[in-house]
Parts: sequence; structure tokens; C-alpha cells
Amino acid sequence: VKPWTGTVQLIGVPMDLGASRRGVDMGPSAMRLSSLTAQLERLGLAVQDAGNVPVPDRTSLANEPRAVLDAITEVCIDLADRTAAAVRAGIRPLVLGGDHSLAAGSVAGTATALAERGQRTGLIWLDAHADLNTPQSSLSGNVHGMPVAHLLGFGHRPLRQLSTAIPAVSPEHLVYVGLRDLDDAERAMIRELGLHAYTMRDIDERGLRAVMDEAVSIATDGTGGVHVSCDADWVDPAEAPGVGTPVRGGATLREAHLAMEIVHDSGAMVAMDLVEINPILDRQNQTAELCAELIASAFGRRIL
Ligand code: B3U
Ligand code: MN
Ligand code: MN
Repeated sequence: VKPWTGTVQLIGVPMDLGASRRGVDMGPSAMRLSSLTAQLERLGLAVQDAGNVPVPDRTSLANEPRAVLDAITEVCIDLADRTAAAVRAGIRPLVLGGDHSLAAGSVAGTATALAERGQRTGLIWLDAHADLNTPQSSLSGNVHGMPVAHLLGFGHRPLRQLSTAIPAVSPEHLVYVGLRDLDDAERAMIRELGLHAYTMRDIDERGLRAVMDEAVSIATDGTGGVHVSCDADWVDPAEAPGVGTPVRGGATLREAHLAMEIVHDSGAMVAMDLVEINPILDRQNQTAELCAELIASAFGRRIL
């Protein structure tokens, strides 16, 4: 594993074009107002804030699916370039969302940078949802339910070709953890592609430690590093109420920390997304604060 420079680059993506409920575009602000930077600096890391990727306003777009897809694709092209540049420089990008459609760009950027070293990308997707729809299969039409399909090479052509490695991620290098809300088409695709998918039932039955150990070994097997894409809704809404689409029965606070600690201990995380924080639904920024603490665990904070 190539040594990292000890620098983390914050990249904000104030985008809610992929969601039907408004508000996750304020997620990057909420994260910047949390203790995030202070916590990372306390770990001895240098924090570079690269500002926000420009995102068009929803009201400026034609009210049709194609216009929204094209706008999201433009944002993802920009984000993929920035993510790739950071990873190339040995700097770890921390992408603050914004709705989860942005991951079609961030993960593509990581995949481009690792492909330049002849390496494939592992992807750990922490989420209540599989985000495996295509524009054809989606019942909601929401693009935040589609990034994984595009990373695997399905869906809207411009959005699935953002990486020099195509597909950006091979099915065997993807691992889901925390699933509990799937569409029929997503279930079918998980079976057809034989995707590694750990549901909340797996966590309940086997414990978070066993599940995460397997997730890390799958995502590191034959890859040059792991991109961790964390949807704040993977945590239970009792702990994290300020999210785009809350689903009951998620990871507890301690499970979420342990998952991040195990990710850190793997030494394999090259980039991270923290997405779907909705300050409108939050109480006193507690969800952003919780996410800041989880990020600190992923970057090496320890209790003792
Ligand atoms: N699978 C549904 C629900 C959903 C996915 N991601 C979120 N919600 N946040 C869909 O709309 O594709
Ligand atoms: Mn989700
Ligand atoms: Mn998601």
C-alpha cells in the first residue's frame, strides 16, 4: 500500500438534484459547521478545504428527467476530476454531500486514479438502500437511487463512463453493508450479478465485526484501495434523524463507529463520501456532528 501524505481534502457537493425531498444540498455547510476539521486535525492530519463543486439550481433546469440526469452528469464529471487529482497526489478526498448521486462521480475519480497505477477499486457502500436502479428500472426516478448501477456500467451512458476504468467498479469488488430497503428490480440485480450484500439481518445475526471483516477482505481482494461511500441513512434515524430518506432499523451509534474503526484498521481507505445529510430534518446539527465523529473514527480516532 502506497503511503498517504496525511492530508485530507474536503470537497463539498451541495446537490439535491437526485432526491425528491429538498434540503440535502445544505449538507456540506452543516458538515463544515460541525467539529469535523477540528477532529481530523486532532488526529495529526492536515485538512485542505477545496470548497464546493458548482451545482446548478434546480429551478434553473427544465422539469424533465433528462435535464436532471444531464445536470447531475456534469457535476459528477467535475467531481471525478477533483477526486482523481487528490488520489493521484496521495491526498485522501472526503466528499461531503449532497445527495448520493454524486458517488457516480467520486468513485469514478478514485477508479481513474487507481487505474493509472494498474489497480482496481474496492467499494464499500454503507447504506439502507442499494442505489442500484437505472433510469429504466427506477420507480421514483430519483437519481440518488442509481449511482451503484452506473459505477457497475449500467444505465445512462454519459453517467456510466466517467472513469477511464469501465466499469469503474467490478461487481466482485463491491460490498454493501446495512441494506434494509430494496426495490424488486434491485433485489433481482443483486442476485443476477451475485453482489456481496450484507443486510441489517446479517448484522443482527452475525454481529457487525464479522460482517465488516468480510466486507474489508472482499473490497481489498485484488484491488489497490477502497472507496468508502457512506450514506448517513445507514445509521438508525434515532441517532441520525437529519437524513434525506430515513429508514427505521439501521446501525446503532456503536455499530457505526466500529465499522469505521475496522475500515481505518484495514489501512485500505483511499477516499470517502459522507452523503445525504439533511439539515432541515435535523435537530441542532446532531446528524452532522455524528457524521463528523464517524469520519474521525474512519481516519483513525481511537478511544484509548
Ligand atoms: N430505491 C428507491 C428508494 C431510495 C434509494 N435511495 C434512496 N431512496 N435514498 C429509489 O428511489 O430508487
Ligand atoms: Mn440511502
Ligand atoms: Mn444512498
